[in-house]
Amino acid sequence: MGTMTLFHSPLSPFVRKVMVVLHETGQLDRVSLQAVNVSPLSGDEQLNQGNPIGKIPALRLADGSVLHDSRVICEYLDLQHVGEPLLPREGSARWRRMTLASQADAIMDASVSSRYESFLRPEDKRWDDWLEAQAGKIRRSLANLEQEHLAELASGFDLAAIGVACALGYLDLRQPGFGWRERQPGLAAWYAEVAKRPSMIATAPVA
Ligand SMILES: N[C@@H](CCC(=O)N[C@@H](CS)C(=O)NCC(=O)O)C(=O)O
Repeated sequence: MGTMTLFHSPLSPFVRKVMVVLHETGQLDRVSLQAVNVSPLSGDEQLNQGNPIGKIPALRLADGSVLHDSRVICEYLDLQHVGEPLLPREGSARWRRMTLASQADAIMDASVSSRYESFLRPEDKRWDDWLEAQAGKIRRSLANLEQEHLAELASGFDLAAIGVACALGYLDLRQPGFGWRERQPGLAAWYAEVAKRPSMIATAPVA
């Protein structure tokens, strides 16, 4: 039984990022999971008390305080272990990696909002142009990863790489026909390798 509690859902890519960090840094036994089922239309009272925005992940610490969102939680956890840091602590590399991590989060944001648009919104109110705009963000981001960040991604499975891997995993889960592997073969090869890591296998979402 861990001293911290993670508000958790197995399909959330943001939650997965935190879970992968816990695996990679050997901190799994410090955290108990509290299952919640949230969407923009249905919240969880206990979660709302800790995170008024009502989103997961949120991490309740031993003193009762709650950390959110996933970036803050991942950075917190990265300061709690003795292994190699998952983000450079200083210098220009820190800002580059954080920006890459933020790009991964943005891919997840676009994928999660597309999911809400196509699944939650009543059919007669759906807006194809808006969905296409989200897909455009994802396509541009993946093309940029392929063209400019492959070497960086391959340099270590840190917070940025973990974010990209979780974003791709979520895209495969929700939009299996997106076709990114044909357009980004280098990224596909990188992902095929990192998907074999025990942390990624243990947290793989099953719809
Ligand atoms: N920026 C947040 C995004 C988290 C997020 O969007 N979580 C989704 C689940 S994948 C959620 O809780 N949705 C409920 C809602 O939008 O109210 C983070 O990095 O943690």
